[in-house]
Amino acid sequence: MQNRYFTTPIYYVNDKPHIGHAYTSLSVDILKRYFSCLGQNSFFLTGTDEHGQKVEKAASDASIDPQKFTDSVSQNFREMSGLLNLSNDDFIRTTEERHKVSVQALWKILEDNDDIYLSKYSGWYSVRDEAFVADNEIEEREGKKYNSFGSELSWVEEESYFFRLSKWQDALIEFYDNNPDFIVPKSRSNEVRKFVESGLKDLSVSRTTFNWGIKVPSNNDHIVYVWLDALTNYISALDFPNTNSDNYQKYWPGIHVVGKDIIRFHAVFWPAFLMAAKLEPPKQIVAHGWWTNEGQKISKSTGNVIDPIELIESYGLDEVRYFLFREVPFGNDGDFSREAIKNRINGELANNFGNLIQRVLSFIVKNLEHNIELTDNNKNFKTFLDIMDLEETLNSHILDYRFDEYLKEIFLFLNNLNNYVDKQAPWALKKTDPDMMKEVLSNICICIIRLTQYLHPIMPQKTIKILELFNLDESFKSFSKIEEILDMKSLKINQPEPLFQKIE
Ligand code: ME8
Repeated sequence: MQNRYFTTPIYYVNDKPHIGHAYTSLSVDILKRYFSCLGQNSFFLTGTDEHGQKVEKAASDASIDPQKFTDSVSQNFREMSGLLNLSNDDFIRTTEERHKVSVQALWKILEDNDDIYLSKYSGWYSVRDEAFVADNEIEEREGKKYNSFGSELSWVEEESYFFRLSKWQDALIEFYDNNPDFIVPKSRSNEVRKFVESGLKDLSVSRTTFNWGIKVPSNNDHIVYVWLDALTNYISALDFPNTNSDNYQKYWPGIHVVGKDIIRFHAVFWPAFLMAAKLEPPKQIVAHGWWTNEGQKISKSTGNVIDPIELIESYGLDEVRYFLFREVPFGNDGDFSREAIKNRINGELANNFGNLIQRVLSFIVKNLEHNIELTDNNKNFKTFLDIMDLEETLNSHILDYRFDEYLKEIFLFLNNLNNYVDKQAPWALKKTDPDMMKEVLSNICICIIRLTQYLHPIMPQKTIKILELFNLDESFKSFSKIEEILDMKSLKINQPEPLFQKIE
């Protein structure tokens, strides 16, 4: 069986988690849960990036020792994982010993392979992005220098080890050619390729002017550049340097889900480091778009950071999950607006999905003493057969990270089912044709259960509640369990409560 490995970026601990971090983590949670519903195994890693100049500065601004500072902020990210109901298998911190060992081992391999040499760096650096910036990428405003993300640059001049990135230019192009799906979406792939083709310069991979990092094993005056340190987390968590370990063997190479801001680090530097170390490059880099808040860039200085805790308290976790992945195609930028989330919750979750369940199950409770007989006709009911067939389409949407299309397909069927209820009018059939009424209700229930299974990866809590309304326990979230349900003679229905609160 195929084992998949999905990662989120490890987040900087200079700040509190916000909606952008939640978005990436939730996307990987959806993937993990989806494959689990299919009965397939995957490993989900997230964590925190705790070294570097930016974190050291944040700690010093707060007058706290960097280790204490990172302990406390990393905890916020761990708590966010709980709050978002993430199904991660591991949470890695770059200040852990297992990671330090792994980074130093990778460094030694690169040095032994003559891919690292000592020289001097002088140039511009963005502390916010922890990135060296080439001259042709610098923008100048009012006498200050910025990179293309608008981060202010500072001048750095120090002895530094360099990684021979230029040596890997052709190998990278060949790798992209041989793996056309390495970078998704395609538009990002072209952008990365252009960057590599324009000529790669060797990359500075150590710093000497501050201390907060992992020491270069052969020269303790240097600390490892925070991106070489951070990227290595993806294999530290699989027990690197022990490449014979179960986890490494089972899960590497992995799929890295990231925001478009850090694609270059993942699609250029990281595969080059791995190739130089004679390790397999990652399987895929999936870059999603950027969220703005009511049309504005989200930033601490504008004060418009969206706090996931506040959002979940206002709208509910599964409602937020639904909104984020229905509203915007994964690779595109998206705007968060209160009006948009309200419309999705009221129109699609409350009026369409919630209302269907509420009216059908209440009717069964009231008129059939909580009991619905499952007729054999389900197996021939056209809509049900179409919904069963949907599995293949949905699978292709997930494999291509089209979460919005995945949800669209399901909600089309929910709409159809609402129309079917209106047309068949079980409340009228009750008097004229009770057998037909039972058949109609049985058809609807079985369709709701199937669609609920499909929706589980996106809305794990609500869907478990829905299964419980049918007296089906959590194990029935597995797609293959539908066969078992079809073999049941009847289902006992519990009195439903409205599932989604309308937003005024
Ligand atoms: O870059 N919209 O960490 P980071 C969408 N430590 N996604 C957003 C977002 C927004 N407005 N803001 C943040 C780092 N993100 C490094 C990563 S990995 C080896 C090291 C998400 O805390 C998105 O996934 O700045 C982005 O790539 C990530 O947070 C950046 O997190």
